[in-house]
Amino acid sequence: MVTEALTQAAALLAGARRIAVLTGAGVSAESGVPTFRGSGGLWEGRPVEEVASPQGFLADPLRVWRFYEERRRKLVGVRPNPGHDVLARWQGCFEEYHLITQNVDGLHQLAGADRVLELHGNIWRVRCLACGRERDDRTVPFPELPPRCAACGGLERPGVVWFGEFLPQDVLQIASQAAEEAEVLVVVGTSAVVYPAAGLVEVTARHGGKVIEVNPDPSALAHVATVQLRGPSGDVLPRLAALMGKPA
Ligand code: BJW
Ligand code: ZN
Repeated sequence: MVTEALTQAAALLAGARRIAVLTGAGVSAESGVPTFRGSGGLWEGRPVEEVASPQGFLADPLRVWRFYEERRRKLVGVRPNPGHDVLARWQGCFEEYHLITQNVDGLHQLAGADRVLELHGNIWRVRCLACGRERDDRTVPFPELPPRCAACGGLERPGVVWFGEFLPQDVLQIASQAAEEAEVLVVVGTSAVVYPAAGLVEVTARHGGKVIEVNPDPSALAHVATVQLRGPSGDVLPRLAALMGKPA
C-alpha cells in the first residue's frame, strides 16, 4: 500500500542532493538483534544506562564482559535485513550521502555500506585500558575473560562508547557537519533519547533540513519530523526506495 506519507517522503528524497541517515537499534531489530529500551531492553533487570558506563566496568569487568560476550555470540551469523540493504545502496544515489549509526553491530558494513560513521564504536573492537592499543577481534568466546592486551598485559575493554564518555570526536565532527548540511535527514529505528546522537536531528531541523522518521512508534523527536513513516524499517525503507525513482 502506498500511503500519502510515503509518497511525500519519496518526493523529498528524490529532489535532494545532500542526504544524511541516522540509525539506531531498531534498524537491526528485524535481523534479530534486540533493541536497548522497551520490554527486552534491560540487562539483569537494570536500565542499560546503569551498566554501560566506565564506572560499571571498573567495578566488575568480568560481569560487563559477560554482557558483551553474550551479545557478540548472538551476532555471529546475523545477516543484514532489507532496511540495511537499502541504506547501503543509497550511497550510490545522491551527490552527498552520510550514513551515521549509533549501532555497534557492524550490520551496515555487512550490507555493503562503506564510510559508516559509527558514533558509539563497534562491538568487535577491543581497547587496552593501560596502553590504549586498539584491535579488531571477532573471537567468540574469548579463551579467557576479561581479555588481556598481548602488548602490555593490561585489561582490555569493549571498543564501544559508554555513558559519560566522549564520542570519537573526528566521527562526531563529520556527522555534525553532515547533519547541518543535509537537505533531508532520515532517522531510522532510534528512540532519540541518547545525546549527542539525538541532537543531530535537531541540528538538521534548525538548519532548515527536512527530517523523515522511520519507526513503528514515535521517537522522542518525532515532533521535529516533516514526515513520519510508521512501520518496521525492513518493510518501509524498500517501499520508500521503490517510490523514489532513483536506481536503489
Ligand atoms: C524499530 C523497529 C523496526 C523497533 N524498525 N524501528 C543532553 C541531555 C541529557 C543528557 C545528555 C545530554 N548530552 C549528553 C548526555 C548524557 C548521556 C545521555 O544522552 N543521557 C540520556 C540517556 C539522558 N550521553 C552520554 O553520556 C554520551 N556521551 C557524552 O555525552 O559525552 C560528553 C560528556 C562526557 C562527560 C561528561 C559530560 C558530557 C555517550 C552516550 C553513549 C551511549 N552508549 C550506548 C551503549 C553503546 C555500547 C553498547 O552497545 O552496549 O549506545 S547506550 C545505547 O543507547 C546505545 C545506543 O546506541 C543508544 C541509543 O539507543 P537506540 O539505538 O535509540 O535504541 P533504543 O532501544 O533506545 O530504541 C530502539 C528504537 O527502535 C525504538 O524507537 C523502537 O520503536 C524502534 N524499533 N523495532 C524500526 N523493526
Ligand atoms: Zn596494552
